[in-house]
Formats: sequence, C-alpha cells, structure tokens
Amino acid sequence: MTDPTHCFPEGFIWGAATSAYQVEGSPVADGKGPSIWDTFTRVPGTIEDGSSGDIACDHYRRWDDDVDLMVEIGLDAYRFSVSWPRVLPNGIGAINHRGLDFYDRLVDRLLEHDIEPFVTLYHWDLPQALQDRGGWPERHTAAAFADYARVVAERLGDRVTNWITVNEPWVAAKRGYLLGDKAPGHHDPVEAVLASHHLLLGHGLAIRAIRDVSPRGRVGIALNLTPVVAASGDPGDIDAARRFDGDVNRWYLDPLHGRGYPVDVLADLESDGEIVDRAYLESSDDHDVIAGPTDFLGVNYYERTIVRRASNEVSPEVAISPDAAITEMGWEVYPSGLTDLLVHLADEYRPRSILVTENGCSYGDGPDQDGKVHDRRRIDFLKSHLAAASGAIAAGVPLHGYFVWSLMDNFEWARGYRQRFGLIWIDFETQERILKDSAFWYRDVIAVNGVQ
Ligand code: IFM
Repeated sequence: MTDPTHCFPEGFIWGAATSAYQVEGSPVADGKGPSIWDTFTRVPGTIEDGSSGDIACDHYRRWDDDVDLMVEIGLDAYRFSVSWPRVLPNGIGAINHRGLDFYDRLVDRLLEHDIEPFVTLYHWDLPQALQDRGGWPERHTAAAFADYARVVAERLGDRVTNWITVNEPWVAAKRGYLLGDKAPGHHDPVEAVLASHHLLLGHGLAIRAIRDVSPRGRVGIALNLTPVVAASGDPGDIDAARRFDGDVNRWYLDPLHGRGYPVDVLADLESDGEIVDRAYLESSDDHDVIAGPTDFLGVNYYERTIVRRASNEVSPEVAISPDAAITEMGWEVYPSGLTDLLVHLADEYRPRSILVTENGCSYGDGPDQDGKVHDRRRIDFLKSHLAAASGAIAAGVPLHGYFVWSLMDNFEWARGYRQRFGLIWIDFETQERILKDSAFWYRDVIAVNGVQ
C-alpha cells in the first residue's frame, strides 16, 4: 500500500458510534423500564415511517456478533450509550443489575479485542418515570443523572476509562421541549431553556460522580456544533446568524468553559419571554459545577448552517446553498466546515483535547445482486471530512480521535429506518448484516493510520 496522503498522529483513535435506543431493541427485556422514546414512538404521527426502536438492530441480543464485525473493521474504539432505564427502571432508586450485566459483558468483550469502550451516559432516552416528574426542566433530574452516572461508573469504572456525559444537549432540550420533533415532544420555550440548564448541570454533577468513583476516568461531553454563516450582508441576516450561533453553539460552549451564558443570548431569551428567572440561570454555584474540568471536548459535526432573517421576524431560517451537494437527510456536504470549526474551537476555548465523536452521512445504498453495498458517496464524504480533520491537526488543533456515525444503520429518531448512516447495512426484517464498501475502506484507513 502506498503512503497515505493524510497521515494521522500515532495513537490517533479510530472509532465508530451508536446509541442505545437506536440499536438495542428489547425494550422490556431483563427488567428494563420505559424511556421517553418508548412513549413518544407510540404517539401516532411522531415517526415518519410509523416505526419505533422496539427491535432496531436487535443489538441487545446480537452484540457479540456485532463486536466481531467491529473486529473485522479493525476499530480502535467503540462509542455506545448506556440506557438509563435499563439500569434504573424508575430513573432513581432500585438498581436493575441485569441491565448493567449487558454493558458489563459488552465492555469485557470489547476489551478482549483491544477495542476501547467510550461510554455515553445520556443519549436522549430519559426514564419515563422521571419525565412523569417533569423531566429535564426540573432540577432534580440533574441530581438523578449524577446518581445514575455513579451507579454505572461503580460497575464499569474499573475497565472503562472514557466517559461522555451527555450527547447533544441542544437536541435534547430544544427539539425535545420546544420544537417537539423529539421525545418528549413538548412545545414550551421556557421548559426548553430550563432543560438546557439542567442538562449542563447534570453533566457537571456527573463528572464529579465519575471522578469520585473512578479517578483515572477521562470525561467529556459531546456537542452538536456547526459553523454558522449569514446568508447575506443584510443586517437582518447577520443578526439571525448571531442568534443561531448563540443558541446552538455558544449557549453550551461558553458555560462549559467558565464564561457563563452569553449575555446576548440571555438578552434575546429575556426579551422573547423565554426566561422566567434569569438569576436562577446565572447562579455562580451552578456555573462552577458546569465548568468543571473535562479531559476532552466531543464534537459532533455534520454540516455548516447558513442562516437568514426569518420571514416572521421571530426565529431565524436555515438556508441551503443552491449548488450544495446534500445527503439524504437534506444536509449540506461541507467538509471544510469541520476544519473551520475545529480551528475555531481550539483558538477560542483551548480544550485539552478534541474528539470528533460523530461525523457521517445518510445514503440509502443497499445490496446489489452480489450482495455487496457500493456506498461510494459515503466513502467520498468520510474521505473529505478526514482530509478536513487532518488539515485541522496540521493547523495545531489537539484532535485525538474520530468516530464515524454510525457503526450500523439504525433507528434515526423521527426519520425512522428510512435514513441509513451505517458502515454496516442492516436488513431490518431479517437482521442480516453486510459490511458496506465504506466499512472496508475505513478498515484500510485504520490499518495505515491515514487516508489515501
Ligand atoms: O442519529 C443521530 C445521533 O443520535 C445524534 N447525532 C446525529 C445523528 C444523525 O442524525
């Protein structure tokens, strides 16, 4: 094999990611309690194809075979999430040891194969029992999350080093409690702001719990981040871009790095009537917790966002460049945005280490007559984004790992099973798995530690 064009530093971590509700299935097995996604998917009209995660990839029962596929690809690391209601069916209180046993076995098998587990503690499947008590808009949910983090760390912390507290708090707060296209499907701006605060507080409290139990643990959070561009030089578009950037990026990055919430966003929210008690959100005790030191920043990157002034003058609108290539999610393919984002994060926030905890694309290519999946567009997407990541490293960004979203096709939330992000194709009727061309391509990338 010739020398790769984009070489990565020695020790660079090559991984792939999934989340519990999207792959596991078995929603009531071994004493698992219901999550808000079990409830939400049963509401008619919430999921495009009327599906749910009841079976998904049946990973709860096929995990051993799935680890074999990871070995075939040569992964250094596997990022998965723990289902909170599997471990604590009521969200708090009695521990369901059979639920923890599943993750225990998975971790052992991964380590047997030298695959490093990266454990996400919250990837959106809040126990329904906690939602019944108000969910993330309530402060006690943050404390419950830290207790749950402690329980998981006590069981797995002797073998798991890398922990991701919360995945994409913006999505959990905004889409769950304001836009309503994700569980629990609410439409309440005040709830959404409170939810974001308690997700951040929960993150900070969970860091303390994990470090307490497992001092060698390395802990971070995974944020969905996007470079934001104004659609034009029109002052309305420029202001819309500022608001969007504030809402998605700075509202999370600033407090996590000890700066508190951005004052311009606080002012916007106050004038829009979305904050009832500003002092509560600005409590310095809470911000000390939220800004607790982390070991890495997890970046989930999919696309840049072009923003223009909203026609209704209230919320900004997202535009797509007319010449852009788009994936089947309708997302723009924009690899250089990854370089820009990583360089900006390193300059502005100086995290010790950055991991791309998600990057990938949805394309529906399925098996041909020979049973092969030729997903050329995914290879091109990943290749261009790895070149962009390599550019960021060359510019001095402390980027130490990259996780493809996703290891396998899975339940893509409100989009159901019609969107396929995997390196592994899944027949959701038979549960047959096929490694796509992209999986073999990624295997070669990992083998030479770089992209040809
Ligand atoms: O599938 C999701 C994942 O759960 C969180 N990040 C974005 C992915 C693609 O939409």
